[in-house]
Amino acid sequence: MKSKAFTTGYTEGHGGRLAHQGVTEARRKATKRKIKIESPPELAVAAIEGGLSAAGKRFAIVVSRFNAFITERLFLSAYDGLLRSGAKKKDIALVRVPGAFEIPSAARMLAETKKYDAIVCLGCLIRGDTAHYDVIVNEVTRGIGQSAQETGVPHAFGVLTCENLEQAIDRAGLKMGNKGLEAALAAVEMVNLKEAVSRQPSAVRKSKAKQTSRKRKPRS
Ligand code: INI
Repeated sequence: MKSKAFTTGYTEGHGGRLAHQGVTEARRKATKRKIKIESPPELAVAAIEGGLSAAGKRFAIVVSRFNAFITERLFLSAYDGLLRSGAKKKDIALVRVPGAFEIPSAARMLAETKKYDAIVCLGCLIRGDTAHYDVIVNEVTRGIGQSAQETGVPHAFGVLTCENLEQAIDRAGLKMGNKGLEAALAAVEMVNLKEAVSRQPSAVRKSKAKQTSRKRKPRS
């Protein structure tokens, strides 16, 4: 493994104090510590990964109307992301629901039809003065995850969970990018990952087949 040695600018232990005490330049140099920084290991194992092409894939985007000022921006960015990744307009279904609480059940309805390769879930929860937020937030997160796991259809989580409106705006196209786009790209990647995994030859099955063929008795 390659490694580079960098010299830190710090004098060992007590740089500032030594300088104050009138320590000579030569002595300061002598006490400079060399730190070895290891380069990251070279990739030794080929990873199974999903690509970012949405060509030929079908998507459903579930968008909640609550906080529509934010969720519409999430939707536009997600839609744009799918199109730019190669999905066709006819292959993207838009499904609207009242609030974030309704997203998991709509997502599950859609996933169970098996008409879509992935479901993109978009919503915006903003903590208010009541406990409503706290009650809903866990349910939405759990519900979307559960739908993904139980149906086997990838679901992307693009539901903002924010303390205030400013945080939500930052995540819907301002300082923090757009979580709608992020969710759309995650959905595309997971669809492709699912395909890549299913294309992998099964090492387990192969070795089992070998074992059984070895056990078979020769014909008499
Ligand atoms: N729905 C949201 O999408 N975001 C919120 O911030 C929110 N808050 O805070 O109340 C919200 N509530 C509505 C909820 O999702 C359901 O639509 C409603 O309870 C009807 O089932």
